[in-house]
Amino acid sequence: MTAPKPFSRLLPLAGAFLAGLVVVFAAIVFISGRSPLPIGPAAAAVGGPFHLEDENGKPVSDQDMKGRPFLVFFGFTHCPDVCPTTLFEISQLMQKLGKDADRTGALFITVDPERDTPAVIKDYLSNFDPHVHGLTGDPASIEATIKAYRVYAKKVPLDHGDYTMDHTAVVYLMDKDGHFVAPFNLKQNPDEAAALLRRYL
Ligand SMILES: [Cu+2]
Repeated sequence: MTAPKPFSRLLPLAGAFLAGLVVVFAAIVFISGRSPLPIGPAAAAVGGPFHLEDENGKPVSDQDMKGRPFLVFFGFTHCPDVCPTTLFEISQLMQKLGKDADRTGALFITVDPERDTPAVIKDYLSNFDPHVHGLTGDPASIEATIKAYRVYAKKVPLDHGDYTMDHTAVVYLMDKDGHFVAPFNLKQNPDEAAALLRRYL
C-alpha cells in the first residue's frame, strides 16, 4: 500500500485554478474587446495639461478651459481642405449655440508651429467664428500637446522646398473638468450638434 503523493493530489486543484484563470481572462477580453495585458490607464487617456499661446500671443493652458466644455481640433493654416471645412462647421455650431457659445470653447491647435505664428493664426481665424481660438507655441510644447491628445502629425515635403502636413482630423469633446468625452461629430445637423454640446454645459 502506497500513500498518494502530495503532488498528484494537488494536480486536479491546479488544473481547476488554471481553468478558472482562462475563464477570467476570456471574460476580460470579451468585455473590453481587447487583450487586458498591454493596457495601462495612460493608454486610454486623451488630453491633459498644455501650455501654449493664443492668436494674440497670450499664454493659454488647460487650466484656462476649466468650467466649460470645449472642442479641440489639430490642424494648420496652410491646410487645403480639412481644416477650413472643420473650422467652418465649428463656426456654424457656435452660431447655433447663440449666447451659450460663451460658456463653451473651441481650440484650433496648430501642428505646424514653424509657419503658424500667432499673427498668421489670427489672420486666418478672422474668417471664422470668434469663439474659435488658435493655439501655437514652441515646437516642444506643440509636440507635447500632440502627444497628449494622441494626434498623428507629420511633415510631407512638396515640390520647390514647400511642405504640407498630414494630421489627425478628429474633433475632441472635452468636458468642464478637461476630461476627454468622445470624438465630436460635426457632420450631424448643427441643431443636434448644438444640443449635444449643451448637455455638457
Ligand atoms: Cu488640415
